[in-house]
Parts: sequence; structure tokens; C-alpha cells
Amino acid sequence: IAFGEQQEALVVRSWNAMRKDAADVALKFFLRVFEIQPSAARLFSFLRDSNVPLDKNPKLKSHAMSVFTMVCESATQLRKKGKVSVRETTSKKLAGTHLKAGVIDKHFEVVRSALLDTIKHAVPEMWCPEMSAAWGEAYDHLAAALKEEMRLLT
Ligand code: HEM
Ligand code: ISQ
Repeated sequence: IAFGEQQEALVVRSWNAMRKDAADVALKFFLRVFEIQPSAARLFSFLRDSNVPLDKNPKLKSHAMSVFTMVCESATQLRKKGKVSVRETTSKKLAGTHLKAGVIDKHFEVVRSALLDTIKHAVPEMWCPEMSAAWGEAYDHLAAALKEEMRLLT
């Protein structure tokens, strides 16, 4: 399936609608990940080393927002070039961070489901199968690029 202007617009438009509630969206995104895979909470050092409640954790919002922003950038790359190269979206350091934290392929599926569920609940009036497919595809390409970068480090 071609990733064109329509697909990119579905991603960018819904992200723009969600960002006004960024803190809430971020919290729900994390909670959904841990609902699907409770053991994943231990991977995050800023949660492990913290005694404050999740919704008061300062790093939670910025990390979750980075994931959303990067998937959006992935959508733009897909529309422009039909592919996603991790070098232009992320850095080598990001792959190292995930590898060291113990992130495995299964986790990427968990985060994918959590991402789509979060968007569906954040913008229910915009949600449609095409929007789900566009976010899913942008995420899959980004995840593949990040996983490949992680593989090269092992
Ligand atoms: C850290 C993005 C997938 C777990 C990060 C950071 C970003 C990010 C931007 C912050 C890096 C920094 O602070 O320097 C992404 C993207 C993903 C993805 C775009 C998918 C395409 C995953 C998955 C897991 C995961 C599947 C496993 C559940 C973590 C952990 C950290 C991290 C444990 C380190 C947090 C810490 O201890 O400081 N990720 N991530 N990420 N991510 Fe991901
Ligand atoms: C993956 N990496 C960093 C932050 C995240 C926040 C929520 C869900 C997945 C994540």
C-alpha cells in the first residue's frame, strides 16, 4: 500500500489534535503498555528509580511525546521517500539505550498496540480504519529501522 499525502495527513492531523492533552495522552500511553505487559515497567530506569506516582514523573511525558513525534516524522519520511532511515530520525545512541535496557521484539508489538489504543481513545471522533493503518505503518517502519540498528550493535 502506498503511503501518500492522505496517510501522512491522517497521522499529523490526529497528532495535532492530541498534543493539547499531551500529559494525559503520555500517561495513558505508558499505562496501556504496562497493562498489556506489566513486566515492561522494569525496563524504564526513571520509573524503577522513582518513588513518585506515575502521573508526577517528569520524564514520563517527554519520553512518550518523543515516541509520538518520531512516528510522525516516520510518516513524513514514508510520504517523501517511501522508506524510513533511522539515521535521519534517531541516532545510534537510541538503539544502544534500548538494547541495554533489555528491549526485545515482543516489546515492539506491545508498544504498537498501546500506541494505537491510546490514539483511538484520545481522538475517537477522528479514528477510522485508515487512520489506524497509517499510524501502524509509520510505526512499523520506524520500529524496523530501530530494531535493525539494535541488531547491528549486537
Ligand atoms: C527510551 C523512543 C520502542 C523502552 C527511549 C527514548 C526515546 C524512545 C526517544 C529516550 C532516549 C533518551 O532518553 O535518550 C522509542 C521509539 C520506539 C521505542 C520511537 C519505537 C519505534 C520501545 C520499546 C520499548 C522501549 C518497544 C520496550 C517496552 C524504552 C526504555 C527506554 C527508552 C526502557 C530507556 C528509558 C530510561 O531508562 O531512561 N525510547 N522507543 N522503547 N525506551 Fe523506547
Ligand atoms: C518507548 N520508549 C520510550 C518511551 C515510551 C513511552 C511509552 C511507550 C513506549 C515508549
